Amino acid sequence: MAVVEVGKYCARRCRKACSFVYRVRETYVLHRNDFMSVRLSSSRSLTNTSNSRRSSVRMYGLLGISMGALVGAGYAYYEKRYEQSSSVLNENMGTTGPVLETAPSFKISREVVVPTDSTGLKLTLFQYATCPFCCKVRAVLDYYGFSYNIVEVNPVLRQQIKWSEYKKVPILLAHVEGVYQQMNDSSMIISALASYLHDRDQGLMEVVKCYPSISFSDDDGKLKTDILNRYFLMYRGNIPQDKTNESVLKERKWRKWVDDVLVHVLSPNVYRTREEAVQAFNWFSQVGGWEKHFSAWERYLVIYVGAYAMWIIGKRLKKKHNLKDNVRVSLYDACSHWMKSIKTQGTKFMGGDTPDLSDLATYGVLSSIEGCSAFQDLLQHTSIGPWYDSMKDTVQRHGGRSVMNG
Ligand SMILES: N[C@@H](CCC(=O)N[C@@H](CS)C(=O)NCC(=O)O)C(=O)O
Repeated sequence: MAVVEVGKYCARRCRKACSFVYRVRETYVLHRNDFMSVRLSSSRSLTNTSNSRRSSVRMYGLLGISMGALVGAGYAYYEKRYEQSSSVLNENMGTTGPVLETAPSFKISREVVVPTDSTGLKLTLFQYATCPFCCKVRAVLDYYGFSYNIVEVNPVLRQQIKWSEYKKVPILLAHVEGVYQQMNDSSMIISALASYLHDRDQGLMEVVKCYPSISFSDDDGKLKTDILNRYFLMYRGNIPQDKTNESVLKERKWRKWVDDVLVHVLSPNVYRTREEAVQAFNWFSQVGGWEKHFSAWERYLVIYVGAYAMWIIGKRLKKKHNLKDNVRVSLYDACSHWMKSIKTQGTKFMGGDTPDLSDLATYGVLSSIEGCSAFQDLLQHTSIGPWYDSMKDTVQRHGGRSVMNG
């Protein structure tokens, strides 16, 4: 969801704000200096002492500016160098999430217990209830019938993930082999869980190693991290009987489309106007049980500050992702594109008679806006309703649990 961008913008803004404050300080030194010169030169009793004081003020002023310029240039050089050299650092190569020896402290908000779960994985999902990436992971967990605990994270203060270096949600923590395996990024989490279900002998921790994260600098020299193989399932040479190479490719292509296209039309639609943004945040509060988990001031802070911030950010995202002037049209277009492909296939789901991971991903991210007026408009203006209802039904009934126990 759009909140990712908040973090990025924020970091950039802060850097800009810092250099701005710094420049203001420089200006202040200059003004003070000028002001003193004016005052001194206008004074009739200009003495040697005041002359030398004036020149020493000037000297300190100049020294201050030069020191400032030096520190500023040094800092800029350090930043640039760090960013450029980061492409070869790759400190995190080999793992996507650290393995923790002890459990971080957190308060469980909700427990999902599925008696047929035979994996023995003790999963904890750190989430914002209505974050599309989190909804996507929950759709997969529920469809396959995993038991898991949920920790609701405060989206503004984020105290619940203080223990993690990775600062986004979802984060999935699995208590396996006496340690806690952390998994970051929704698509990686889904690929790892699905690969594990395909062949449990390989063990979850071994599967996670197939998704290393890499650091690199992009064309603008900005530090970026990416997770390798994020959309790949580790079949170890044995594609399941009900799949073909084509269906595997198609599933991967649509999962990527969900992250690259579908997700980006949501925020500008949900936060289209200030009223819609507040309404959306009130719904988030209801679904996330914020009244129960957060204090009143925290809740109001998130609802009103969050709604206002997202309304502003929604406009930027509209531009960034080249959405239509009427953002609803972009939402309808994306969903119609998805439905057209299923209709051309002549099947109930993209995966055929049963959903595949791309159905779960699409359903998951759309379920994140179910309580918003954008979703009601979507149902009225496209033919996605029946597919969405079938998905909701099969996910809630743990329709894929035979895969876990088969
Ligand atoms: N690629 C990540 C994106 C996750 C993401 O951007 N999550 C947002 C919430 S929707 C987030 O945590 N942003 C940081 C923040 O809230 O500060 C994934 O698929 O899990």
